[in-house]
Amino acid sequence: MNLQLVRIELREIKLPLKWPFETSFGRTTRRRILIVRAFDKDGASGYGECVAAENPFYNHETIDTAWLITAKYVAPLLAAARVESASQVSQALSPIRENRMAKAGVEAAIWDLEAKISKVPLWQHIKGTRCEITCGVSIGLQNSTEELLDKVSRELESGYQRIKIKIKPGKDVQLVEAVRARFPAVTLSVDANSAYRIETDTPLLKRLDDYNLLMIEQPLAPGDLVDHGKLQRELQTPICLDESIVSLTNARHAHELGACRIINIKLGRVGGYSEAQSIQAFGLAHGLPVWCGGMLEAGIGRAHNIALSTLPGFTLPGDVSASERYWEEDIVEPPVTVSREGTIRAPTGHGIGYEVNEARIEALTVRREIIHLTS
Ligand code: OSB
Ligand code: MG
Repeated sequence: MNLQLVRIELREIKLPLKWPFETSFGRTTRRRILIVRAFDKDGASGYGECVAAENPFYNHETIDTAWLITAKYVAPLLAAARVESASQVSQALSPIRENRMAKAGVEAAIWDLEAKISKVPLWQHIKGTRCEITCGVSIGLQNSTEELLDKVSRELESGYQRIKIKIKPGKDVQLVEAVRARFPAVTLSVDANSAYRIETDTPLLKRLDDYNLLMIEQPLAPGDLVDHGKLQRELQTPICLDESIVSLTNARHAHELGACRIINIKLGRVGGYSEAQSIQAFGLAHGLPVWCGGMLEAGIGRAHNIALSTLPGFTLPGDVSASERYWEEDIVEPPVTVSREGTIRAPTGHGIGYEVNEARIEALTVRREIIHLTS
């Protein structure tokens, strides 16, 4: 490839969620989303979506820190490195520690751009091997068990292949018990978003072994691989790590410590396609299934998640679901839809393969900055 990046455009859009999404770390009612657009010298462009949230409660990044890091450090480093292909971006940005969501948003835009210039679907450009991905849903904490059962029932009717419910202390075994009683055969998992402590909660987490769960996602603190290893030895149910895995190195550490048997990969959390590729290849080589997580993305982020999910290591249904579950109207056309069988067909269009609705983005924009990469 011979890219010549000339500018990066940042926009913040505000998008209300159809329904609040609640996890152990808080409730989200709207998203403030950083959209990144990368332009090359001939006017071609690609889109990325930075998944950093409004508040630093899932990880340390926020949309405001990501904006600052992107404008002040990512863009100048890209300019100085004279990046010529998407595969060089991650290396060019390596002087910046952490801030992975900021880097991933820009890297994603450049991958989309490169696939568009090459006139191929992004999923093929990154060497995806399946043209259809399998889908699960993540269901937030609800006001009542009845509401949760209603939601599960509706998602199953839509065809989703796996149900994940959020849990937190005081809203865990009883919820799982209720879902299992109503849906004995459904493929079911739980996600704690780091809400438990090994010192006090091991007996409770062991009770979850009675419900034939596919996995328990991120029960303990993000940095705590050692205790996840201890906990995994106490549990029959596989532990899946989300927050804990930000790089290939700690995926390897987690595996060596027996801290998990499954890995959730999110493009933003791991800093982009390069790192995500390395982790999925590691999973494939070591018998660790991986799946693509979600961060309440709008259509651009969702399209990138679809591309990522076509890689060979992604053998479990991900949290990549239809636009209509979150948005009254998405920012891409057509919106992401899921088949009656709970699958999404990888698009055939070039790049991310979904048309970005520029007029809608313009109407939703509350902040904009253009950074020139050439003098
Ligand atoms: O832990 O997977 C998570 C949403 C925001 C932050 C963290 C998580 C989630 C989800 C939603 O579970 C998944 C989705 O986008 O559908
Ligand atoms: Mg999670």
